[in-house]
Amino acid sequence: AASMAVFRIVGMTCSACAGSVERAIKRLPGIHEAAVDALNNRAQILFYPCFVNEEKIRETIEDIGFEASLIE
Ligand code: 9UX
Repeated sequence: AASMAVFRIVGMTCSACAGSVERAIKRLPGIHEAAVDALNNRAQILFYPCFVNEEKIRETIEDIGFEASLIE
């Protein structure tokens, strides 16, 4: 079954930022859906915990230059 994670992401200045974060997350294995909202600095992700976890997702967001923290 899929799990859900919500991150707060700092540094997304425009909606194109949200697009690059969303693409980076979707390239990971085990991602079912990713929705990134630049206006609210939030990302909601559905993922399969056998393949990927919250920390891997967080690192992926940070690797492209944004600060991410898990909020739920
Ligand atoms: Mo918008 Mo974001 O011009 O890295 S794409 S600020």
